[in-house]
Amino acid sequence: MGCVCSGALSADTLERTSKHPCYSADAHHKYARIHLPVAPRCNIQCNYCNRKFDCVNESRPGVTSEVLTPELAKDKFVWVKEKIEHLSVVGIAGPGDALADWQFTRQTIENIKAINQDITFCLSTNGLLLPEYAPEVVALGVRHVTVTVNALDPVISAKIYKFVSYQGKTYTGVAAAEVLLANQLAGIKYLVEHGVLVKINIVMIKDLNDSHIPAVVKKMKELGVFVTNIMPLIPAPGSAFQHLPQTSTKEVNALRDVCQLDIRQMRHCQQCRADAIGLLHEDRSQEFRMCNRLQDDEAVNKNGTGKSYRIAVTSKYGKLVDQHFGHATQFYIYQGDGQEFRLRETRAVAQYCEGMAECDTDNADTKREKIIESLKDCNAVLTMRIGYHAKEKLQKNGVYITEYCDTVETGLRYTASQIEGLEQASGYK
Ligand code: CLF
Ligand code: SF4
Repeated sequence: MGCVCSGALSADTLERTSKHPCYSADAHHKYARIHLPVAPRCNIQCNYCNRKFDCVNESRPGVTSEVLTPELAKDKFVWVKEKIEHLSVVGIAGPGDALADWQFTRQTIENIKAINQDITFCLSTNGLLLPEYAPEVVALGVRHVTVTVNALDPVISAKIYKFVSYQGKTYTGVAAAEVLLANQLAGIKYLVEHGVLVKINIVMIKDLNDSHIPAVVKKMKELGVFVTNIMPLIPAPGSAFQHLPQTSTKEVNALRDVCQLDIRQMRHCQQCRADAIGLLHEDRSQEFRMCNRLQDDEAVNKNGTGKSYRIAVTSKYGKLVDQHFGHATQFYIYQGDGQEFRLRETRAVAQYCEGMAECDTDNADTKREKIIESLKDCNAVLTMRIGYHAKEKLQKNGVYITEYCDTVETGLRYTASQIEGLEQASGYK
């Protein structure tokens, strides 16, 4: 195991590290982490990533069953903390990039810090925005940051990243690789100099960056990082690398053995989901979906009327009901008593209507069925327009449909009043 200078690290950081399931191999059988999926956007496109593909059985970075607001993330933390005794770490690992949605990431950390000083925060990022935000990360007290660095050679990087979007410009090819690498190196240096334990994730892609990885590890050692985590490529469906072979454990371990001579190697990574919860080898994310929690809360409402409506909304930016049901890639799920509504979650779905040619295919039908199934727990759908088949099936499930074109706020009240009217008139449930 490589030697790590811990001279600059505080006793508090070392103590927290000993209870961090990813940073300490000894801790991962006992201590749990929760990933709070508050950062949906990303500013680069890795060719191995597809965040649109969500499946509850899928376990890999970028996958989540829900995206939470910072307020809801705090609620979820409180809920999970009560149930999992040795929860030691809150990680923000997307489903996009923790720094691309920095205002949400920061707000989430602040919300939780205000109620719990013992929890350790951890961020995972591609590093592009570290030069901007590393000082704030440090000031917030975050001492564990993971940066994914797949290559130093821009010619190799150019094959791994489709584009890099930075300060209003989109870069591709070698130019993209150079912008990304410069920011990663500057950001890692800053973090290390300010007492942060930096972990480097490296995706091992056969015949692409595999023989270059020892050079990456040496450079990371020079920068003073704590540990490197060489991970196998998972060819995600729908990603540009979906047809590449999955790197085998044997191949990854052989490379880790080589790199171990330079720096300590993480060997227990589970390549977890962006909403993973629990011990690393025992994901409990489905048990703790916020929609399960909401069922417990259902009877509770602000005005004490006993009424509670859960309404799924299609909206491009969350303010107006301005999106067709079939074009939605996510639903905003609101809960309220008819007057006051609160955004409880955003629920990602695979868009089923991509134009006339696509709309009647078997593939579109399957996607539509999945969406309808995923909205079964809602009382209503509030949308600009909806197709005949989807409407009919939702109504069969007891889901009321409002087609509407105004603000989300007024649409929610209107929908609740319509349901109430129906209930009074005909006992509709
Ligand atoms: Fe999450 Fe990553 Fe923090 Fe761990 S995961 S942000 S350092 S708390 Fe851990 Fe999961 Fe492997 Fe990541 S097992 S994918 S290394
Ligand atoms: Fe996906 Fe992360 Fe790459 Fe962004 S940085 S494209 S979220 S793997």
